[in-house]
Amino acid sequence: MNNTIFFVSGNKNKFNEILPVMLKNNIQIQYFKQDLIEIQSKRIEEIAKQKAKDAYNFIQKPVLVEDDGLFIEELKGFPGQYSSFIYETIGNDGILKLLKNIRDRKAVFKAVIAYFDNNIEKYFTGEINGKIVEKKLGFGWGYDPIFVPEGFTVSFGQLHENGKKYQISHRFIATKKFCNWFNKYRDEKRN
Ligand code: ITT
Repeated sequence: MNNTIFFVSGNKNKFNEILPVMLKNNIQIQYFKQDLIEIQSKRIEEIAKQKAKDAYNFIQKPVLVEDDGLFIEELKGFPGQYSSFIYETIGNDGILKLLKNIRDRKAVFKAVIAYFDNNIEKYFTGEINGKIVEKKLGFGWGYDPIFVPEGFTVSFGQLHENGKKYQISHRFIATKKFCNWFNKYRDEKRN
């Protein structure tokens, strides 16, 4: 039986971070580049679930998709479910401008990973607390240069550069949960 899962996303950076975790857990996964429409919802879980169904309808194979959001406390959770749009419009510089002179810079990065194979629908969440920097630190991708996870003095961007980000991120937490579930599910299907 072919157990390959297709990771459907327009953003290959996500796949690059998920892949080593999947390989370590003996899960075969391939990247399938496709931009997915994001429904309007306050909950990224709902957005991810819908993305998984759309991705399945598109390729008719077991799929995994992911929806993320950066929730900044002082901005009442903004950009949250709009993180993709806000990144493409005002970007990291815009976020830093919004937080100018604001002392409380707490933020949470959330990931929802959704699986769908026409038989079962599952989703897994991961969250990491942290804060928004005053000045960009390092590179990485997306919001990496402006987010410092709790317990660290360096940004996701700097952790990305030294190969550590994928082992601690919101995505890692959600992916680990997925792997634990999927390996049991796959064994049950085999027996
Ligand atoms: P999809 O095609 O998978 O939807 P996307 O890039 O639109 O890709 P999301 O809506 O899930 O993905 O992501 C919201 C935004 O958060 C987007 O701008 C990402 O670049 C950014 N983002 C998500 N995870 C990140 C991470 O680990 N580090 C930095 N930025 C991240």
